Amino acid sequence: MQDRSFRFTHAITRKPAASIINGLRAVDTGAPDLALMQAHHAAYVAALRDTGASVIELDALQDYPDSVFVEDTALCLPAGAVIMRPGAPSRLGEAAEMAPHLAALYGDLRQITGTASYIEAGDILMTETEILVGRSARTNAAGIAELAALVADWGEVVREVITPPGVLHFKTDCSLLGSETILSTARLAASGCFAGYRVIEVAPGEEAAANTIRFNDLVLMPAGFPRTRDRLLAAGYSLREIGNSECAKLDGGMSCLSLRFTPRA
Ligand code: CIR
Repeated sequence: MQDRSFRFTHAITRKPAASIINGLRAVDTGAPDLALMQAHHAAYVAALRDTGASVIELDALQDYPDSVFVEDTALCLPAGAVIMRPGAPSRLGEAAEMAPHLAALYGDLRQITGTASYIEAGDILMTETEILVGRSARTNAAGIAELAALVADWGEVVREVITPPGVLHFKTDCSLLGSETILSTARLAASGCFAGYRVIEVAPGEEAAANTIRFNDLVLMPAGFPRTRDRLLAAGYSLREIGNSECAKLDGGMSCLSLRFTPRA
């Protein structure tokens, strides 16, 4: 399927819960401001809708502070979807909360079930030809092997790569911009995992700009990274800058806030 990695008819988002102030973070830089996060989130949903997609906005889940970061709960592919098994214990239940919503849209819904398997979809980058999965503190080899076995009969090829040490997720440091083009930090590109792709590096000092999303004809990027923005504009992309100051306090960014897919009955 051509452009399967960035052309989608649907997205799922979840409203931020007031409990977001208890969300996980590597370094405490202060509590996120809920009202400001809600405003940023509304701009994000509007940008997705502006591309013509249907966006399903789920209600906030107070019991799961990090549940606004829906990306980590599932991997949506052309043939079906797979429910993840998050490596953060406080987030395990979020995946089960997502399952009925995807079951309503996909005829084939599968699940990572191994009790030793951990995998969060923030570590997964789908391209036109393969699925890269970064081993990280949240995603282990057993989780990657189980995913590879689950999606093999859909014709999907999984390649295990490494999320840089100290980085939350593989996609914290990279995003897909087009069928052959990846935006990456220099540190991740240096690992060699993008051999064969065209790589645009974020500007030095703007590593937090690496987590963007290409969604139909728009690239959504976090506001506040002018040199990387200029690189993307020079490369010809249509950009929408979205405030991300509050999600950034919880190590979240553009990709984390949605599941992007084209359902298959
Ligand atoms: C967490 O640590 O799990 C959340 N505070 C942030 C999750 C970000 N998700 C993502 O990068 N896909």
